[in-house]
Amino acid sequence: MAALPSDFQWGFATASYQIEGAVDKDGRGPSVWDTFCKLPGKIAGGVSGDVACDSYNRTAEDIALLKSVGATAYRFSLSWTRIIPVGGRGDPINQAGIDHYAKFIDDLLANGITPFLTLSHWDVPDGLEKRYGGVLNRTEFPLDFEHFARVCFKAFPKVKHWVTFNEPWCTSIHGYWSGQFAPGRGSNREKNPEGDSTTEPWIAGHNLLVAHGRAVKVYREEFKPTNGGEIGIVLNGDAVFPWDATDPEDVAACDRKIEFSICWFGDPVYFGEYPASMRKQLGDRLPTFTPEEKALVQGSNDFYGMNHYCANYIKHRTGEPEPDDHMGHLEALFYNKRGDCIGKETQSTWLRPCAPGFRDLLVWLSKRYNYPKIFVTENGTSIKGENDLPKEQILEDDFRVQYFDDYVKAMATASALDGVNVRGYFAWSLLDNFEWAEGYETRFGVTYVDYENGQTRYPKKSAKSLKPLFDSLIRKD
Ligand code: PNW
Repeated sequence: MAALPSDFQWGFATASYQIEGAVDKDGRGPSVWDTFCKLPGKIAGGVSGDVACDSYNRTAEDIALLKSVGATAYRFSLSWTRIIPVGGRGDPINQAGIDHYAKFIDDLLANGITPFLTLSHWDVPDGLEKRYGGVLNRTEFPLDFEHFARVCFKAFPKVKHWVTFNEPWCTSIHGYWSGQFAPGRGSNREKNPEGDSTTEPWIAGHNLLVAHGRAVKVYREEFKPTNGGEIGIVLNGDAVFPWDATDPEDVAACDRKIEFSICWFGDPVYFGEYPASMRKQLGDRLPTFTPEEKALVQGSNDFYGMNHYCANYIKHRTGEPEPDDHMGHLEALFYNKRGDCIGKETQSTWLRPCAPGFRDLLVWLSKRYNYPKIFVTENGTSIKGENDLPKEQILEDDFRVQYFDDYVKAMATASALDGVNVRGYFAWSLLDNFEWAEGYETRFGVTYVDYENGQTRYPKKSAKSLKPLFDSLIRKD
């Protein structure tokens, strides 16, 4: 079934802090992740992104790898602190950082690979965290991000596909609720005395939205008329199935789960308001958009960037929600009432593959936001126990091959039969890399990186599986 449009782009995704290493090279300043990794007990194995895949020093190798597996596009992110080491609009700009990325973009294009560029994939400048609390500052943070974005739009005019932020849900919830991600605030699981998990995630999310809106306004007014490209935000969210399909409360909780994860950001971007379910549960703890903020945020997506990995069964809760509940007063489970399992275990506790959910969620989002153009900006899986296997077996990653086959076909079906306007797909990830709080123990790459032996790259079976798959699905007309 040739089900995808002939101009469909596909490739792989990465993020700066997860792959670059070279954290002190050419004038780079620290991000909140450099600082966070130094806190005891935060990262499995006590590791950091100091070396990672050493991609900063191996750009030619990474491009050759992309080319060898047939990718037509590459999604990567900028290290804000390579470009503005302290981070703010009054701080010095580092030409060496700009030159590095400009050359990388030129080299990608020379090899026929289209860059999709994320401005910020979680590595917010530590200088701004220390100066005014970073993302939590409602006036300063959006203005500093706007400035950073303008510097980048000007410096990289050949880039035609821009992402402002990657997964503001993760920044807000894991940075300010669970404390599992930088800057490690939130009073929940970690019993961290810092922060307030009943308010700060909602403030962080709000400020990220306004910062996104500011960058989009700058792009549209000052650059888009000549550059001709497009810009959007990337949102993550899992698919949902009711725990008891005959219980209307579980069915309603399914929608609420998506509203508290995806529509928290999607509704302001498309409608200018937070979802009613969130306002109802959170009241004044959820900030209100000022008229100026609303004007910045509403209508600010040229495309919808979708990160998607897995699914859950959803069971409603009874009684009153906990003050720090962030999910919409429900449970997300791996088993339903009948005892069916949503999908096989992986190395990531939160990730169980269930490809039919992908089609459902593509349709759900398309209906809610009136069939926007969608780029699937991340999709992929870890494999249970992969890191403990010898290299030869890691390279035979049939589980990942099957995952991509199932998910890409589910997406193609949504495109062919459901009218979903999906125009690109990026597998997560090109390389095994620094998997945040899980360090290097969890591998998401289609390429094995031998961290013990000079970061040598070995493509796994999955790296070569995507080209034939897309060749069979993209229309030739
Ligand atoms: C994405 N969760 O994050 C990120 O964009 C990547 O940087 C990351 O490496 C990849 O997924 C794999 O984890 C997520 O706990 C991290 O639900 C955690 C969750 C979701 C997405």
